[in-house]
Amino acid sequence: MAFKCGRTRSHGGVQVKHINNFIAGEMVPAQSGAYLANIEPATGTAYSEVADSDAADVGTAVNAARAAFPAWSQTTAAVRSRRLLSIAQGIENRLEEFARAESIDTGKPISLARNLDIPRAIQNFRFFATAILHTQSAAHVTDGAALNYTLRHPVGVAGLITPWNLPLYLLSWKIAPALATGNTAIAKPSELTPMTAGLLAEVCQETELPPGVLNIVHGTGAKVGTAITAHPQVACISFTGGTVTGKRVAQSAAPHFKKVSLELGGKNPTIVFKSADLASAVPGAARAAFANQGQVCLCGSRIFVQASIYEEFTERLVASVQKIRIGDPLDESTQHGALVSHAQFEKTMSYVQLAKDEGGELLYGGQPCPTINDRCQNGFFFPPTLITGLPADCRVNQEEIFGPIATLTPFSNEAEVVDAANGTPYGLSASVWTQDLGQAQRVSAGLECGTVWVNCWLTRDLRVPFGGVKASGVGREGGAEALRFFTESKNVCIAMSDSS
Ligand code: TXE
Repeated sequence: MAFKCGRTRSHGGVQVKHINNFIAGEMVPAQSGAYLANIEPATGTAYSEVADSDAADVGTAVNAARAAFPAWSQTTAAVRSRRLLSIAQGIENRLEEFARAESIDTGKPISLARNLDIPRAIQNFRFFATAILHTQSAAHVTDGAALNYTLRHPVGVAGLITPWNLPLYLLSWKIAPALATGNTAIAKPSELTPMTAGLLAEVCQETELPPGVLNIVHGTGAKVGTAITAHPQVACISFTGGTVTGKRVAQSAAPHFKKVSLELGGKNPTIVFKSADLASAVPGAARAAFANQGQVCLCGSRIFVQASIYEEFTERLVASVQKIRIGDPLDESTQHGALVSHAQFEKTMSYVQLAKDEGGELLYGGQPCPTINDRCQNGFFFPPTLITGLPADCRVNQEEIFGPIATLTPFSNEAEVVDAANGTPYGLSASVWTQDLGQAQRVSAGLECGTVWVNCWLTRDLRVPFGGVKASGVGREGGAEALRFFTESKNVCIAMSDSS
């Protein structure tokens, strides 16, 4: 029997009225019957409603996850692998529907949803579905006295909390390894972008994922998020979101000694040396700054350019950014869509004003976009914005804006730029553009962050560790790091028999 997450009317090709919870294999409303309006960023109007759940719904979901855990944790890796591969195929079979839903829900261009978000979600499921077929475990022989071997067990019920910028991409990045390693899960998508989680629940039903293995509870952080992080039977928390919220998650989980993974904010430097190939560094810096309207934790929002090429680089960057096509997210030619919410639009506007107050000079953008079209006249559109003339230690260069604002700052030498790049509370990622390999290695070694891209940005291999330091988070996701996070190790030591 094919359940639907509440489809009743068409909107931009997506037919949804209520996005309900997915608990014990069923689509169910919040027990309170309450719903939150789900706003389309491109139009500023509500186009669906999402379950406004609370601790009671989380409790029901935890019970479902606990009930499903014994059987699921004892299935073979091959069975779990097949289940996850079925989910990946189910999403791929509906790729266009998922891409359209993601674009409508987030305001991102449909081409970006189709070419990045949804394919990466499919890849996440396929990557971990196959990774668990090739795991290795350690054994140590203690000089003839004993044999030690290490077992890894799933932790139990995993709490997975995700943000609004890459909804299905980040939700699948947590669900896939959690389930692959034999855990059951409660996932909480952002209340701002619940749509593709609702479609994922449908795919889980259609592919007959055993009830309770994955539960999706929608709602606010204050009611649902806190109930998950504080629930005594939720064994671990994997969180991606803002640094402020990350602190609250850690505080809530600490009394229960839960394992916690925190992927938080960033204020990432893009560093362009005089030897850089500007033909790639200019578009690379523009993409790093403004991909997804600047709403990616990895965005390069501080662009440092060696003084001798500063003028040429700045001119070429402005010319490149001017060509970025701002438009209706559902228009195939759009490269820059709407910000996710009115709050994010206001936050971005406020930082432009702050930049002016701090002495900055606007090079491009900085004003709300002219009306895109009739449909989008009330949408949250803000152009890519470039600002120069700011000191490295001002608020605009220290605080995560998470919108389409990037600053340009000249520098003289490696020591100066590495010091400036490291000079914020964050440490998530960086990109370095240079043709000098020694310089690339020296600067990469000196940067305080979890990922350095050299002559590229956002090139991702799912096997590598992913995460940040300082205020950008705790722990790592990806590859073996994720498999380790969602399991506990146990050493078994067997005395060698002394009978000959
Ligand atoms: O994230 P939040 P938001 C940054 C960015 C953005 C800021 C806030 O600067 O402006 O974070 O964005 C749930 N206990 N990033 O508001 O608040 C919430 O419902 C448990 C960077 O979207 O961190 C949502 O599902 N959960 C980030 C999720 O946490 C709580 C991407 C993220 O919400 C909670 C997005 C609580 N007390 C924003 N409060 C990145 N690193 O990619 C909220 N939540």
